[in-house]
Amino acid sequence: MKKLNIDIERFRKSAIQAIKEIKDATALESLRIRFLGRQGGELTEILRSLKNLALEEKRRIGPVANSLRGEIEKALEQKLESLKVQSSKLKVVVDLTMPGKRIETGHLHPLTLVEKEIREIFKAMNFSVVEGPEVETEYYNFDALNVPKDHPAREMHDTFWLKQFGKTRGGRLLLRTHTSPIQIHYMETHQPPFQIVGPGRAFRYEATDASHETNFHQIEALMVGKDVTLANFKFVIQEFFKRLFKKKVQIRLRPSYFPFVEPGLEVDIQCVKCDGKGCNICKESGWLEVMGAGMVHPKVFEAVRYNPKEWRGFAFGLGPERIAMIKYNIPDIRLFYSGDLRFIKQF
Ligand code: YSA
Repeated sequence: MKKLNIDIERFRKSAIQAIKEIKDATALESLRIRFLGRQGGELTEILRSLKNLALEEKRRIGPVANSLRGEIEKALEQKLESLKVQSSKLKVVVDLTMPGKRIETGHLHPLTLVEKEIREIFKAMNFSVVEGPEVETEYYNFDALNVPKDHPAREMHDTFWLKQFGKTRGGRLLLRTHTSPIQIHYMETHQPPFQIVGPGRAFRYEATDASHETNFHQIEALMVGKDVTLANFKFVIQEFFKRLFKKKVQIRLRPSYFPFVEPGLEVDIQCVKCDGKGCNICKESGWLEVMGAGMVHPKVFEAVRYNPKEWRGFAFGLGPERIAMIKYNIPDIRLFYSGDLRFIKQF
């Protein structure tokens, strides 16, 4: 006959301690199963093994083990009661009428918001939205846009040239200095009539100030058809500004020069803050310069194999940073890229 090879007193102490340390009813139930479970409960197994003990041993251990069962059951019951009391007290301190804690969530950047709004306006006016690559060849950024190799107009754009590994068909690689190459990509692969807008990033190696960044955005627009005229252009941008600023906006066209258009224009809008009276936004002039534009140059049509005698088009490029600055009264373009949450959180 065997002896029990377990220290009942030590078992008792550790079981009572384990019950004391329990913090919730689920864990308490697991502990009950661990000690008293019908199948494999630790104390149940001890009690089952009593029958194999020598008579003397059975007489000594039997009553101790049985009373331990009662003791553990009682400790479990008391613990359950005290957990119930604790949780009912807890309910008293939870005030469901207290205002909740606001969870901080991110939101769209002001530039993204403005760009989205501009896209939506043009989409509603039946323009398609297209994109183009940010890394361009010299051909798409300059040559196809009628900027001759040695023309000083190339210097209007201070270019980030990229280190070249091997030759490309379109000459040297660069970060596009404007979104106008989107026009060429689109016309090479589509036939008129159409109207598109092409939003995207542009890059210029130039000193930054309150209205210039090295990395900024532009939105290109191009409409080509059999009898597109400057009158169509004027209507489209007047309608665009009316929808954007939610009021009729006066526009002014000034002659300008871009090699890819003839005639070339600079577009000003009457200051939407002071209605032309003069303020800090328009630098007291009453007008704000917002885009470059013009009628597509015949040489550009030739580059994409359109017949310039058959097709006519207008194009323009505007800076969404400038539009956002006007719309939200932002004094410095560098704020958009500063990562300053005090600025970003205002939108
Ligand atoms: C002109 C005629 C067309 O038929 C089509 C497009 C154009 C626009 C031309 N591609 C262009 O880039 N003209 S631009 O140099 O005068 O820039 C257009 C707009 O981009 C500016 O009015 C300004 O809002 C923005 N821009 C230019 N350089 C910038 C800048 N914004 C921030 N930082 C800079 N460094």
